This record gives sequence, C-alpha cells and structure tokens, in this order.
Amino acid sequence: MGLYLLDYGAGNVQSLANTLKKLGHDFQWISSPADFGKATSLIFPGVGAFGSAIDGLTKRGLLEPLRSYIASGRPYFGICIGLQVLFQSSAESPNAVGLGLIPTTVEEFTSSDKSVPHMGWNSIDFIDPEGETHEGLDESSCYYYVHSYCAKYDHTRPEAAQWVHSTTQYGQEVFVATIRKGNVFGTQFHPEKSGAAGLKLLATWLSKPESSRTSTPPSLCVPRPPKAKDGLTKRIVACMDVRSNDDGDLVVTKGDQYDVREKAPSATDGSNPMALAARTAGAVRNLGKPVALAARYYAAGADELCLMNITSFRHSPLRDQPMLAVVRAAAEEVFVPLTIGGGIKDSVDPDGTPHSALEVAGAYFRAGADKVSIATEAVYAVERMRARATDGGLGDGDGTSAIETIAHAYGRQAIVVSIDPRRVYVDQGYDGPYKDELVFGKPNGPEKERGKAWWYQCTVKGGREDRPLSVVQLAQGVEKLGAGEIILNSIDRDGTGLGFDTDLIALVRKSVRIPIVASSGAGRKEHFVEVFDKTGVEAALAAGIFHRQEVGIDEVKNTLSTTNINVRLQA
Ligand code: 1PR
Repeated sequence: MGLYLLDYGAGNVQSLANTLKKLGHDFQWISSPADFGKATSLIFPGVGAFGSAIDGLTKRGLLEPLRSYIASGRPYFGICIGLQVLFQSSAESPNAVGLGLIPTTVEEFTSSDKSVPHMGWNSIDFIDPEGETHEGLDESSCYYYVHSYCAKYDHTRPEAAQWVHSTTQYGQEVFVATIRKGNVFGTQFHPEKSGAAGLKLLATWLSKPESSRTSTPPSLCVPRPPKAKDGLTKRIVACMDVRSNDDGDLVVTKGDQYDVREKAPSATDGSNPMALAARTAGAVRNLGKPVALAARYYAAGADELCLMNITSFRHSPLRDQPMLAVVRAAAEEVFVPLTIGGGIKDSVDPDGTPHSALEVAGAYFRAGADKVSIATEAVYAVERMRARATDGGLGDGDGTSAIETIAHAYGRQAIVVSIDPRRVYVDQGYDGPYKDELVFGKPNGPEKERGKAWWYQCTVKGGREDRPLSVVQLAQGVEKLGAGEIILNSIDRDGTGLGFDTDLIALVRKSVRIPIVASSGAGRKEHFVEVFDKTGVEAALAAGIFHRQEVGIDEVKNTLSTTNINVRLQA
C-alpha cells in the first residue's frame, strides 16, 4: 500500500525519485500489473515521446491496469507525458492511442515565431484565480517546461476545457499547463525540476489526505486570449568542467581557451604569496568540488546546471565510477535541470566489451541527468551524414548515430549538442567553401579583426583537433538528426572574460530553430544583457566568473530584470 511511481521504461525518471526522497516520502516503483492494486497514490513522471510511452506501457502490460487505476478514483498525478497520455492522441505519434480521458488531442507547437522545443521556465495562469486552493501553485512563480507538443486550450469545447486548471502561453499559443478533475491532477511542466516552486507543489499534493485529492470539481470554461508577450524567461546556466587533477581527485576546473593547466607565476602576481601558491605551474586548475559547487549554484538561483566530463574522450564514462558518483550526488542536491556531457559515443573496453553511446547516456540518466550533451561524436555523425548526401547538402541520418538513438529512446528534449568552434581568419575577399557564413571585422573592432573576415570551424576532443566542418553545417546537421538544444561555446572567448562572441551566436541563432545556450567569455553582468539583446538566444552559460565568485547569479538576474529581460527571480 502507499505511493507508487510508474516508469514505462524510458529510465530517466531519477529526478522525481530524488525529489520525493528530499521531501521525505517513501515510494515504490510499479513493476508489474499487480502493483496497481497496492497503490493508494500514483505519480507518472512521463518523459520521452507519446508513442514510446504508450508502447512501453502496452508491452509491459501496464496500460489497461493504469486505466483501471484512474477509473477507481484513487489519486493520480501525471507529469509531462504522464499528463499527455490522458488525451486521445498526439501528433507526435499519430498511430498511438491515448487513454482518451480528456476528449481532445495533443498538437505540435508551431516554430514559425519561436524555438521548439519549448524549453525553460514559464509562468501559469489559473482558469479561476479566485478558486479554492491551487495545490501550492502560484501565478508569481515559474515552472520548468520541456516539450514540443502540447494540448491547446479551447474554451469552446467544454468536455475538454472543464479539465483545465491553468494555462501557459508560449509565443502566441495558449496551452494546458495543469489539469485537475476528480482524482486526476497533471502538469505539463516538471515540478521535480522546478526548484522550490515545484517542490512546494509536490509537497502540497502529497500532504493532503487522499480523500481530498479525489474530489476536485470541473473547471470553468473561460476564454483565454493570448497576451502580447509570453512568460518564458531567459535561462542562466552555470557550467562545471570536471576532470581528475594530478592526485586523481575529481575537481571543477576552468581553462583559458580550453587550457586548464596553471601557467607559470606572472609578473602581476608580484610577491603575493597566495597568488604564487595557487600557481603551481602545469597543475590542473582546481576551482572546487563539483557537488558542493552544484549545490551552491542551485541555492543561488541557477536555472540549469551542466557538468562536463572534459577528459572522458580518453576512457569510457561507464568505467568512470567516480564521475557517475558525482552525478548521482549532484542530482540529489539540485532540483533544476542537470545536463551531463563527455564521452557519449560507441566505445570498446580494453577487454573487448563494446558499449553503445545509448548505454553511456543511459548510465548518466540513471545517475540523475535530465539531459545529456554530446560534442565530439556529434561532429562525426554530421560528417557521416553529409558524406551520404548526393546533392552536397545536409544528407539524412541512418538511425545509428548517438543523437538519433538517444533521441529515439529518451526524446529530443534530452539531447544537447555542445559545439566547440574556433575562428578561422581569412581575407575579406575569401571565396572558399564557407564564404556564405563569413563574419566581417568591423572598422572599430579589435585590431586583429580589422580588414579580416572569419568563419567558425568545428573541433573535436575539446578543441584538440580541427575538422572540415563549419559551425552552421554542424548546427543544422544536429538539428536534423534530432538534437533538442545547442550549447554554443567559443574556444576564442572561453575564459577570457571579454564577453560572448555575439557574431557567432547570432549566426547560429538564425540558422536553426532549436534553443541555443550561449557560452564562453562572460566577464561582467552586462555581457548577459548584451548577448540576449543582440542575439535573442534562449539561455546564457558561464563558468569562470561564477566559480571565482566575481559575479553572482542573482546579480546577473537582477541586472537583466532591470533592463526588462524576463528572468526567474528567487522568491
Ligand atoms: O567531446 O562529447 O566527450 O564532450 C566533451 C565536452 O567537454 C564538450 O562539451 C567540450 O566543450 C568540453 N571540454 C573539453 N575540453 C574542455 C577544456 O576546457 N579543455 N570544456 C572542455 C569546454 C567550455 C565551456 C565553458 C564555457 C564558459 N569548456 O564548458 O564552461 O566556455 O566558460 P567561461 O564562462 O569561463 O568563459 P565530448
């Protein structure tokens, strides 16, 4: 008897388990149809695709028992796909039949006016703001969404609209954020990734006696025309590059243009003993312990965190138990999305055992990652795809690349591609293969750029090797293969504090529709204002200035807020 969680087999549901542990609730997993009989409360934290969820439930013999559980009147809480399966069908998987409790369909967002997936923190609007309790939800809070499909809100269809408890707006589309009727509650957003606001919702729902979670009345059916602007906030991401130091401990490090080793003492260190002691020439720079830093950034209001295993191209992450332990421990401390990258590729152990990229990603997801990030292998996949094209264009995937296999199993939203480009300077009259992507130096720009043009070349293995591929070719290629987001680094700007490379970021922003996280070069809070104003990206990432505590995440957000850039502020 008690609280059960339903996992249809996608596997990246560890976040909810961590959240419930944090809130002090015991639970069990539904592992067979018989378990439904023992559940007195059920949460379905669905991730991935609609069709995979229905297929996974059907194959495990869980679909009909789920239907019967809900019909029995016991409390049900569906998250994301766990909400969408209650509808009749989804454009995502036209052949899959949903539970049909809510008599309408799930549709794809239009990408004509915005990036898709809808990824990030957005607000909610109650259908009846004056209504009784709202399960601990709050119109002044933001919640974390990540999805490409949604149920549009239509008040003229009361049989579906009476389920809707709150809506959200993305671009000009108004869709269902939460549903509530009888024993059923559901959220399109992820409460387990929505920081304190999400924890409050889960705690409130779970703390109510089960009888009071089973009798909520139908909603009003009121019109909800779109407002001039949606509530999606710009995200601030803190990134930790992790590797072993020379003593074998995993540390957060930080490079200058990807060089993470200390330089010899410089003239500016003078006789300062601290500065001199810190500079053991050649040692891996140590900026702290990954789990402690992750906890600090969560508390400081980071919207997302990244842990990049920066030397994992040398060994398979599956053999890297300390790194997996770090991911597990970090995931227990942070309740915002966690991206883990490094070493996601097909590999063979020294004893000849093969491992697929999907297995590596699976290990990261089971450890608590919400998204995985691929760099080197993404470049190779796009090169292979282009080599197959007969028209010199992008080409097509063959279903075997890491991006495709992981997106198929875990959903596009779970795959990030991290790009490590470097500028290649050429004369302004350059007429080579990348001429359509050239950026021209401004007359008042830095001296080395004047009279020059440049294109952005992709690299692999953390910038150690250049490849014959431009950043635009890579970005468009990974979008086609199924990546849900891009982290756009810049080797030229990394660790320099000179500001983001807005030329690079604007170029990629206009080349793809998926969300982009601008990265590398943040040195002052004003740089974040500049990157959002000049490029329209969805998120900005920094490492060094946060690690060295030169600028706080709250300071960045306050500055953005005073310049009318919408951000999630801590309560
Ligand atoms: O190739 O799939 O195994 O992934 C390896 C990952 O590790 C890639 O995402 C790659 O960017 C990263 N990586 C590899 N080597 C390094 C290095 O620094 N030597 N880190 C490295 C790249 C870039 C950002 C950094 C921003 C912001 N670091 O992660 O956080 O540039 O820094 P800043 O705000 O201090 O300027 P694979």
